[in-house]
Amino acid sequence: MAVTRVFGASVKRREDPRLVTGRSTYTDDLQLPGMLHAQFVRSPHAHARILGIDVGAARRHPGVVAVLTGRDLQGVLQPIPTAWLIPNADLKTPPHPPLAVDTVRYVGDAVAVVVAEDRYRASDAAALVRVDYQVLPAVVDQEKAVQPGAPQLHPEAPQNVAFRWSVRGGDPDQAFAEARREGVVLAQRFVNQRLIPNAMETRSVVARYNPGSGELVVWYTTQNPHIARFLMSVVTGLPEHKIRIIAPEVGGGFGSKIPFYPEEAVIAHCSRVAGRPVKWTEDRRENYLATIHGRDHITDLEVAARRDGTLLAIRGRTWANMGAYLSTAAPGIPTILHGLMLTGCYTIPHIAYEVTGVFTNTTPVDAYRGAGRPEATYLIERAVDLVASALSMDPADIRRKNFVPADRFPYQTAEGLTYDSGNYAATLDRALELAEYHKLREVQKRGPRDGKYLGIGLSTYVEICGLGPSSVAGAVGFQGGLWESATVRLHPTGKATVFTGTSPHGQGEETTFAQIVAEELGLPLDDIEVVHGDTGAISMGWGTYGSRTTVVGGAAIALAARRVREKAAKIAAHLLEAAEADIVFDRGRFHVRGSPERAKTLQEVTLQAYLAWNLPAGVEPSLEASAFYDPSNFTFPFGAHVAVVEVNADTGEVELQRYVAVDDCGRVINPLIVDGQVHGGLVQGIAQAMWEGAVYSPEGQLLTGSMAEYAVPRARMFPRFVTARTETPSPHNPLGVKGVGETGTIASTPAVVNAVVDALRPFGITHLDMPLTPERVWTAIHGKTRR
Ligand code: MCN
Repeated sequence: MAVTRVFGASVKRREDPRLVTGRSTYTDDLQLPGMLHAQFVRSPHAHARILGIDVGAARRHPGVVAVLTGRDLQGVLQPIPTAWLIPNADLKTPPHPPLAVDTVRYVGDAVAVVVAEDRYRASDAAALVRVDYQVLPAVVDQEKAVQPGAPQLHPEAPQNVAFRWSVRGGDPDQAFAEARREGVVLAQRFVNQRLIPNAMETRSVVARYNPGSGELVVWYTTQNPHIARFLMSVVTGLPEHKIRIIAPEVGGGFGSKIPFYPEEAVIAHCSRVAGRPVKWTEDRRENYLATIHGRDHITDLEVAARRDGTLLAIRGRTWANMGAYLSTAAPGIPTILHGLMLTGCYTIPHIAYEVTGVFTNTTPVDAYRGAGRPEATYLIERAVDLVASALSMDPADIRRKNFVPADRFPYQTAEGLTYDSGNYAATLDRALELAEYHKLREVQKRGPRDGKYLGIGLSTYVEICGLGPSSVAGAVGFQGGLWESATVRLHPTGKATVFTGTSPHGQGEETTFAQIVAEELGLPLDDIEVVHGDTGAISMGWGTYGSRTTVVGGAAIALAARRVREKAAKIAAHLLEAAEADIVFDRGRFHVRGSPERAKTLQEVTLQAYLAWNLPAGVEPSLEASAFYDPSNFTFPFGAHVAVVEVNADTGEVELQRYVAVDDCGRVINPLIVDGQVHGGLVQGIAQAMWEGAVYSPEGQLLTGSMAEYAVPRARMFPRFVTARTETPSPHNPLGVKGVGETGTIASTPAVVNAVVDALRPFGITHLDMPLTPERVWTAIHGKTRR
């Protein structure tokens, strides 16, 4: 039976049966004939000079095929490039050699690679590589790293400064002067701690170089195979058309599989050297050291407001810890994706803000779910609560007062962005209603029960997503386009294959993209296959990140499907001997207007398109179409979240009792998947507020180096989430959709912190840094009580 009107239906994810029954193929599942295995030798020191490397014993170890060091790769592989070259920021991109040559700059920096017949022998031989290190002083804290006398990481970056970026809008100095005279000015330091992405699957690479054809095929855990192919070509020198990148099943990424890492180029080179396929798969400890981290900001923020709660200006400075090297997209995260979102969903006309990117002896930092926007939302949402508290206003009222009104869209922000559409008050009203906000405030007024303090936290956010458009990408220094490609191919039997340049790795687009095509062409869902993640099959694409896949990739698919329909309509008109203008398309059938019985199904038309016995003049055989869609603007999803907590003053324990999320991602293709995305995002955002945090020793050792020490949350630590939506379509894309993949992470962190601070108000506490562990909360209460 033809399923139509599937756009908007809660179709179950078609990906899931194979995933939950273990029948999908991840990179590490691949077994190629003659395949070798690689193991990296990594620095145990955060900062050291390499005086010498003795690989003799490793080379002699049974089963070892090759041992390579940084010196062996010099002139063979190019440095690993940074691909987001933000302008006007005095950006320094010191060379990042694929294997360290003279100096190691973080614990986990790779110095050699061993290739052997199996993983165990590779690992045993790696332990035999002797590296003579001269240990150097290290610095892990970004504020200390810019102090005179701090250890220097790169000669190209004096004082370890990677860049200085700023944004200014309106007249912030005048606004602060006014607020000082007649309003309030509040200042607060915020630490947004470093996080470690925990994808289910660690990174993995299988490279097969064919010396006969000169072709390199690389299967690997990437979110953007075409960008990877381009960068692989740049680093290895192999021509792009001889490289094929395949992303098999990728077990999550959360941003950590966007970058092009040294290991990928090194493993490709190893396959070339050995003339055999080579596999490398990170173990979890290695993953914690060698795969990018996220966040890690220290910010001093000031906010200016009138006494009636009108927000006037924000001013501040962030020190963003970039780690030891600038990873692929890293410079754009604390700047473009963070600094341009700081006024949030409010009509704040004045801003002055600086970001200093700092090199330290730590794992490089790059995009982690939300990438810059969670940090920005955290700052503005905490700042709004600080003002509300200082003026004794209800946090809901101050937000309502300052929202960009629904009739002012498109709205130009002080930072220069144009928000597409929104109705912020509607999401807040709905969230307050679902949370029974007013009732909760009444309960709160009655005071603590058994030493437990109730706290209610709000977070109203707007985020930038749907990355394109390409011209803006270019203007902000992103070394790529941000359009998307799609091909919709109908086969002679009327089945369809859809090719997308995006590369979903858990988000469910195999289902939602099929829904788009089913809706556009009236085909049964089961007749549509979605192909992604293979540069050999797909002409070009920019990948999956920044909640862009549906907005940009989905739009491209809709346009391609519409082109297919237009061509099919021409053929149908010819077959039905009617004028094209008289052809009506209705749920998979073309019929002549006024004569529903004079009809051809899309399947019948498709067969004729391939047989080509009787095509109209000038119409080519076959039925497929491509589209390359470049959006005209970003989209800006938004929403209102409410967290309800109870804080035990005796133990410092925080119990998250309720969580309400009302999001607006425009038109929704699949409510079930959108709910799933929001749930996943909430878990990550709440975990940052309450538990997670990467900790380094001052010497640069990662103390949270495994899941035993790093607080990855468990399902039982969360209440049942209440989710709801409003729908404000984006005027910028043919589907009216906005992204949703990151909203939960962006909104939830400040909601929880605001709730805990709200609970602690009776103790005079106005701010606490994350994570809000019992120890931290207890110490804050205890310290305040004793004073
Ligand atoms: N969707 C919808 N209607 C909308 C918007 C989205 O039905 N109006 C659906 C989409 O079609 C898709 C899902 O919701 O099935 C998420 O879509 P989208 O918002 O386009 O986000 P992306 O696919 O671009 O995913 C990227 C985003 C990011 S940036 C991170 S990080 C993240 C995330 O998605 N990483 C994830 N969600 C993840 N989910 C899983 N399982 N694994 C990851 O690594």
